[in-house]
Amino acid sequence: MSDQAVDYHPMWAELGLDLPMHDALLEAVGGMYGATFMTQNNRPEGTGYLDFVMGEVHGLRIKELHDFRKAGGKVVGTYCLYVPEELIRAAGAWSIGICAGAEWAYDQVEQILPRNTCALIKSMMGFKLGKVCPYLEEADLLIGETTCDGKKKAYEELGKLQNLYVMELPQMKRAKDVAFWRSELVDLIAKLEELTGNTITAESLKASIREVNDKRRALQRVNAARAAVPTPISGLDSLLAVQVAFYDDVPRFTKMMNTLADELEKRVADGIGVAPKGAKRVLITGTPMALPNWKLHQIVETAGGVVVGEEMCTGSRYFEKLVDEGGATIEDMLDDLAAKYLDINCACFTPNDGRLDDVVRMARELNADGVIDYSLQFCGTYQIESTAVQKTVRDAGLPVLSIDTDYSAEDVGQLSTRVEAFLEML
Ligand code: BJ8
Repeated sequence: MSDQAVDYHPMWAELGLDLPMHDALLEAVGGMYGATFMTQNNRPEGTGYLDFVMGEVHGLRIKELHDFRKAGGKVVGTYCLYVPEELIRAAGAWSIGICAGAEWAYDQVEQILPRNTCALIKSMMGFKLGKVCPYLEEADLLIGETTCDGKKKAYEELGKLQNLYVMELPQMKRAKDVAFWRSELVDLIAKLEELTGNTITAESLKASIREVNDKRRALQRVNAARAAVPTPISGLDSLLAVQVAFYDDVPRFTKMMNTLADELEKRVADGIGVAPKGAKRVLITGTPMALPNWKLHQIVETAGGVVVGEEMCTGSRYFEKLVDEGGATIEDMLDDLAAKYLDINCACFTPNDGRLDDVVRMARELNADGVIDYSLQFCGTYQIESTAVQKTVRDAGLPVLSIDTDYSAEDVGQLSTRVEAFLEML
């Protein structure tokens, strides 16, 4: 999507991408990125790194993966927060969160999946069927998980096209569920060791726990700065940082986010903000916003509001909780990983009260004036949970707006009107 000096077409051809379609995708995403991000005022300098990695999203980063694999490395693609990056890295492989945030090849997707499937799942299949995602094609193994029914069944179809392994995720969080999830982690270790030919040792696992925690700590710093009034960074840039965290090189990304956090903390000390004075502050909760889904943030921030937090998998659920670093043996560390990962609050779980608590706590910590509850259409779990989210937020004395949407631009006008009215009311 940048005007790259290097021609990556030979690499993309080697990966079997549909080159004309892929060019069209990069052009579309590049145009969207320019219109969404480069038109913002007073961005922190540290966001230049995000511009750079986005400019090279299918270029330099793919080249890194390509070279890594040519040297014998393995790349593992994941679709959900419950799959521990620590285990993948401890086996010497690289973990890439596969994004699924744009409408693509829906005509082909709808020959396999019902039309009324959520946009995230359709996009996941569309990128594969349309042959436009180099991350997918670089993945030696994809890891799916039994979260919602749609994903679970779509993995059966995706598995016919690519090497895919599914982890069974419990739907409750009792002690026996944690024990079961731990046993799934043990099975995953065997799978990863078979893939890579490497053995996960206590040393490699301890190092990867530390490394991934460092990435989370850097994102915690960036996001803590958003509590300041005025907030020093836009919601769009903060969301982008988490989206990039899923696929960027871990130590490099951590370093750059700490640099960004230094700048944000200085901005806070100097009272420098990005949004106009008095801009209404919004917390968004709901389904994840995979790259390049920036739709709702753009609507809110174009309407003069500012997003100060995301209670979602591309937000706080990704970085808020750390894995305990005290474990000395693999057995201890597996306990710690199982406990941490099963503590993520996804609507696929029942009950999921932790999410309700998080929404209210975050709204208070981040000085939000209101909450937007965001669901992708046809996502039953989040749509049903929306009732409880709205009631909890109202009971806490905060206004809430509920939005159901997809990845298309068709409802942008209508959503903008609703968001503007909501911001005015705050
Ligand atoms: S931990 S939120 S990443 S499952 S939007 S595909 S739930 S129908 S994405 Fe998710 Fe893991 Fe949970 Fe997070 Fe299904 Fe809903 Fe679609 Fe969803």
